[in-house]
Formats: sequence, structure tokens, C-alpha cells
Amino acid sequence: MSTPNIPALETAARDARGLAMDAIAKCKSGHLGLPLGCAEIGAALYGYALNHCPDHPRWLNRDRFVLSAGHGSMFLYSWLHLSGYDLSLEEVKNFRQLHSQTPGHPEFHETPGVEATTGPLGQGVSNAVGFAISSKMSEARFNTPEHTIFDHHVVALAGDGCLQEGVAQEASALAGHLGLDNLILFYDSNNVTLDAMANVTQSEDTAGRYVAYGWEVQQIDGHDFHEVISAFEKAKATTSGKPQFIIAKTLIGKGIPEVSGTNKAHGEAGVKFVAEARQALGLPAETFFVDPGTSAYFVEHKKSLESTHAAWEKTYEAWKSKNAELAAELENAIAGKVPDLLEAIPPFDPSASIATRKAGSDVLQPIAAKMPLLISGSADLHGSTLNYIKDGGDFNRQNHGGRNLHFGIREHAMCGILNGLAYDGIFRPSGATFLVFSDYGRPSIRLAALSKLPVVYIFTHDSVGVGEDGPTHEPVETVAALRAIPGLDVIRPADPEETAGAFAAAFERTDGPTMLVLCRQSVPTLDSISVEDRRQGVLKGGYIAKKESADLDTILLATGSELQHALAAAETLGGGTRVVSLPCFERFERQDAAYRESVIPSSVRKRVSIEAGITDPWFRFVGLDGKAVGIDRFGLSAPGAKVLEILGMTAQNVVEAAKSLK
Ligand SMILES: Cc1ncc(C[n+]2csc(CCOP(=O)(O)OP(=O)(O)O)c2C)c(N)n1
Repeated sequence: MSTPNIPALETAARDARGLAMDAIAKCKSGHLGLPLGCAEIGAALYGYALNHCPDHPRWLNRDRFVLSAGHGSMFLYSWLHLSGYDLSLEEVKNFRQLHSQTPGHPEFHETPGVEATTGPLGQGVSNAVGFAISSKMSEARFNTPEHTIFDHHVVALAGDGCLQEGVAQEASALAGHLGLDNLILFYDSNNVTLDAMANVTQSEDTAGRYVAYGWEVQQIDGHDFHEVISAFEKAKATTSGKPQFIIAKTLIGKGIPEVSGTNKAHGEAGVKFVAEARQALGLPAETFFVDPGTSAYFVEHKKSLESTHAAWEKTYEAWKSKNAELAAELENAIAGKVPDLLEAIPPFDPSASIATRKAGSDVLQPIAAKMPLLISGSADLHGSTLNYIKDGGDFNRQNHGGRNLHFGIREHAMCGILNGLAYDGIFRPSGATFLVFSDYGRPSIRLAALSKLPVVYIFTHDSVGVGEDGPTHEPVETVAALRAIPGLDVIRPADPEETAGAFAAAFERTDGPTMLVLCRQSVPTLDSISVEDRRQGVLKGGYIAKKESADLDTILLATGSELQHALAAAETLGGGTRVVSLPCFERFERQDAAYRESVIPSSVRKRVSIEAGITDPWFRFVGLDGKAVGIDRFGLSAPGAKVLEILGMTAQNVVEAAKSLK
């Protein structure tokens, strides 16, 4: 590597400080502390050490950079702009304004060079672990003895806030256990959080903690270019087999002496001192100033990055010409191409009575065979969630080609890591646990939805039918709470064939996450409905499961294990009753109005729903004139069938509710 041009990097750091001050002063909000405190780290990375290519922000072998401390977004925007990404100075001036490419916190899809949506502290650390796993998997799957097309690093920047969060702790422990030595985590150690000095809330030995996790730890002065660069290069070159933790001691808000080093530097409080601070840094009166020397430096630097990229392109083409099948696999995955999955799933024995989690296991195998980049993980519950890819092998230190990920009992990190894999865009990640523990992963599930990531959750044990484990393990409000997340498809299939449709829907979706909600207890195969209707019906979100044989007067609606009760109730209620299976509200609502009207005609007001969960979500379908049979309380500890019955999940209750309607 060339020797770093320290004076140029110093000027660049000064200019980045200026941009952050000006942007935050202009919009009167934002976080000055990190962009000022980490300016040297930014200059060292973007101006020298990172291997990336601004004109090809998704270059496959770029070093990924994740700003876990997303509040410091102006750090990222300044460096992306200066590096020559397609992020204009105008956009920097529009920091935090409507439809700008510089939103308050970094958002995936919004800004070239932003690898992950961050801001909720700690998430980025788990995402970075997901990226690092994705990189290891990519190396194992695609590199050949002759050609190395993947050998990049994953770099993240986190502060005290991120490292205090449980999700980062879970993910860091797993990264150490897995020996992800391609991961470099910078810790912006400035002794300050938001409300106070960090010592008000933490006194642990963070370095010791990371050593205990199995990481290699270095400590440096984060303002010293030589130290930053040599620590980074040492981390990149490690042969220890350990992830790399670089504690960078920094002065938060460096450049605004009135606030630096204190919690006042964290946000925008320093704005009132900006004029003097700019002057002291040697910046001219002109705001959003970039020294011509800085611009020229980055133009040259970009050229050298481009030549590295061009050399890689040559290797890639040579690899591609010798490995056509592998290349097609990789390129199809990146393009989001998914084969037709339903045709690969054989029909189930109509007389079978199995749990949808078991059906899910059966369905997953042919899907995994068709999608070689599908990954299936579980938070220590593969034995119950049944989502193990049978001939997929385990991903571990020794085997980066494995397709089954063992997350341990780390649901939050699992969901954050799945996001990292999905951001990377090569593998199709799925993960599993009991549905009731989705609350442990909810912050990451929410971000998957916000960032439109095609993550699949295979969450089982979906109701009070769990039984003997009791109310702690019996979701009642959980499905409703998940339906409240915009952009998340929640699919609760009723039987094995609906499960086939649900898995196809989930893995064929490329523009957002899907939650598969599967039951623990056996359910009948509903063979009064054709296989085709059940499978295709799920893809539409809702369909007529039983058509009326006389003038339509009553509609029964159900999902999952309760569809059998709606069908049985219809037998008692007579020919004017229609049964609608509604396994996925979100998909149903994406159908056109004519289809929705054909399934649930607006003129028919006698409607009853049944679902083993709280009734709130159903009133949008049963309306004020209808009734919802559900469970508006916590469950009970007893055999599952008993609990379901005592809490009213019966055909009888549906019949009575329907009869009570005028
Ligand atoms: C999960 C979560 N909780 C709270 C916040 C609000 N918040 C943003 S930054 C911050 C303090 C972070 O401290 P640190 O990481 O040390 O950042 P620094 O002060 O060094 O910029 C808090 C509490 C958040 N963004 N995410």
C-alpha cells in the first residue's frame, strides 16, 4: 500500500468537520458529536484504508462500512460526498429535509454507499456480524482455488450506546464464537453518551469484555492518523482467526471547545459556537466549503480505487467464464430472481394430520434445493421449529459453506444478523424461534420492514395450543402486534397445503420481510378445498375456502388452526354460509378491489371471525355489525387441546356468534 498523505487527510478531516457543522447548523438539528469526534477515523478510512468504489457502490468485493451509531449520520454523508459517491453537496445541504438523500439517520436504499439503516443503537453491530457471515459464506461458496472474488472486510463504527445494547452484546459474542476475523469494529470511546458522561451508566471493562468474547483488541488514539491506519491494517492482516475490536479514544465534538468532551457535544448544542469554531479550524466564511486540495485528493484517490475495482472485474470475468453455473447462481441471487417454488413441492397426503411447523419442514427441503443460497437459522430451537435444511450442513468456524445457522439463544441478534445477510443481498436468510419470542427480535424485524429486506421468519408455536408450557409461551397478542408493522407480511397458514403456499409466498417475495406463523399442534389437512385453491389462495392472502350453496347471508373468516372450526361451523349454519380463509391480511389487501369484493362482498354484514389471538385486528373485516371470536386474555397451562377449547376456539362458538347476529 502507498504511504498515507497525512496533510491531505488532515485537511479532509477539517472539511468534514465543517460540512457537519454547517449541515447541522442549517437544519438546526442532528448530532455534531460523532462527526467531529471521528473525523480522523473517517478520513483514514474513506481517504485511505477502505477498499471501495464510489462509482460502484454495490461492488461485490467492497469493504462494507456500517455506521452503527446512526445518529452520527453527518459523518457518513460527509465522507460519502467527499469520496465521490453520487451524493451531491446540494444533498448535504438538504440534510434531514423532505425526500433528501440525507435523512436524519442513514437509510438503506436512500443513499448510495449506505449499507444499512441504523439509528436504533446496537442494530448496526448485529448487521455487521450478518455481513461478516455473508462474506465468509460467499468466500466458501464462490471462491475457487484459481480465483478469489471475495476477500473483503466488514467495518463498523459503534459508540458506547451501541455497545451497551443487548443486541450488540449478543451479536459480538456470536461473532467471537464463530471466529469472524473479517470483521473490524471501531469503538468510538469518548466517555460520553446523551444525557451524561458515560461513567454515570457504565463502569465495565469493555476491552476485557471483548477479549472474553474471543475478539482481538487494540486501543488507539482516534485522532492520530498513524495509529488509526496501522491498527486498521493490523486488523485486516490478522491471522488470529478472531474478530477485531479497535478502541479509538476520541474527544466528542472535537473542534468546538465550548462543548467538546462533554455530553453537550453529543447533539446540536454546539451549533451556537459554530462560527468561532469554523474560524479556529481555518475554514473560510463560505459555508459547506470543501478545500480544492481535498477535492483533488479524493479525485486521485477515487482513480486508484477504480483501478483496484477494474482489476477485480478482470478476475471476476475470468472466474465467470470458468464457473458459469456458480456465476449464474450468484448473479440471479443479486438480481433477486427466484424460481417457481410451488411446482417443486409435492402435494401432501390428504389424510395426514400434522402441525404446520412439520409441514413447513417438509416444504422447506425442496425449496432449499431450488434456492441454493437460502440460509436457515434457529435460536437454539431447530428441534422444535423444524426448519433445519437436512443436507445443508452447519455454518461454523470450520465450515463456512454450511446453510444452517445456530444463533444460540440470541433472538435479537438473530434478527439483526438476518438483516445484515439481507442487506448484503447474496443469501436469502431465514430464522426461527417460538412466535412468542418475536418480541425479543421485534426492533430488528421492524427495521427489516422499514428497509424492505426479504428476510423470512419461521416462527412456530403460534397460539395457546402450545398448551402445557403455559401462558409465558402462548402468544395471544403477538400476531396482532406483528400485523401492526407496516410492510411485514404475516402469514398464518391453516394446513399443509396452505403452508406450501405460505413458504412460496415468503421466499418469492423480494421487496420485504415475511413472518410465517406456524402451529405446534396437529391440524387436519383440509381436503374439501382443492390443493390449488389452498396454495394459490395463500399467495393472494385470502380466498373462498367454502362457497355458499344458497343465497349468501353469512361470512365466516379464519386463519391458521381455526379454519377447521369455521368450516365445521358452516356445516351447521347451512347453505347461506361462506367460509373465507384469510392467512395473510397484507397480501389480501394488495389484491385489487374487485377480487377483495368477490371474496368478502360488502353487502353481506353478517360476519364472524375466529382466530386464537386478540380480536382487535378482525374488526376491519367483520365491521361493527359482525363478531370476532378470539382470545382477549393470556393463556393457560394445560394440554393444548383443552386450553383451546376452554378459551373458546370451537366451531360451536362460531355458530353461536353467527346466530346471535341479526
Ligand atoms: C435503541 C436506542 N435507544 C436510544 C436512542 C437515542 N440515542 C441516540 S444517541 C444516544 C446516546 C448514544 O451514546 P453514544 O453511543 O456514546 O454516542 P455519542 O454520544 O458518543 O455520539 C441515545 C440514547 C437510540 N437512537 N436508539
